[in-house]
Amino acid sequence: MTQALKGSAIDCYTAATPNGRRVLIMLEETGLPYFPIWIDLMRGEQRSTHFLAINPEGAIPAIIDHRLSAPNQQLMLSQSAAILIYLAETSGHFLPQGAGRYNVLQWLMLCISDVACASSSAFQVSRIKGDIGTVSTHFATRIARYLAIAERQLQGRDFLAGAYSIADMCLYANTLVPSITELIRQSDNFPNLRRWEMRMAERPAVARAIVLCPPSGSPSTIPG
Ligand SMILES: N[C@@H](CCC(=O)N[C@@H](CS)C(=O)NCC(=O)O)C(=O)O
Repeated sequence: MTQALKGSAIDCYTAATPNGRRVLIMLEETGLPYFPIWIDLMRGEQRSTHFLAINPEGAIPAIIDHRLSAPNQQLMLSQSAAILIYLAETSGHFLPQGAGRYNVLQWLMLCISDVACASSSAFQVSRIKGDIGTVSTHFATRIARYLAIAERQLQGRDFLAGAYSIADMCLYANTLVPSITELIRQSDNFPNLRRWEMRMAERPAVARAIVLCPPSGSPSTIPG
């Protein structure tokens, strides 16, 4: 792990969730100096005064980039896709210039607004007590539909936009959700996604980011 003292690098407020993991993958991939600050979502630390001053939405991930020198230029950013784009632009990696850029952004948006949104909704619905049959099927169908789009895109390609990019990091974090992992591995419909998953898992930076995420409920370092 690249680690620097808090205050001299990028503070990354995160947790072991898809949104938290995709940013950690990017930080590990770029080698940018960062300091992970674990937010215990179960204990509600995302709603602490300290954290709400960083992200008023009270959701991880969020970053503070201390590398910007002027005091009033300290950058605070939330929304995992925005953070991925920011880190790609400041590192110069995983988001090309020119026409290829919009191809990556198109796939990034599919992963964040379609796959991630359906996956998160499916999780929230699964926590509702009572009959959730129709709603649950609705989100499961959407997830399978989006994965089928990614599956077709990966035909003859190693990565979603050709070269490895932030779109792959975004989708991979979602495929680590157990129900999605199971769907990809157990269905005959996703051979390209299975091979892509293996390519992703073999990347040292991806492996480091995944190992780094502690189980939920781990001790937190956030003040107040
Ligand atoms: N669209 C946001 C979603 C952020 C989000 O929902 N984060 C969740 C964890 S994956 C969270 O912090 N939830 C805490 C809460 O809602 O109380 C992103 O992409 O970063």
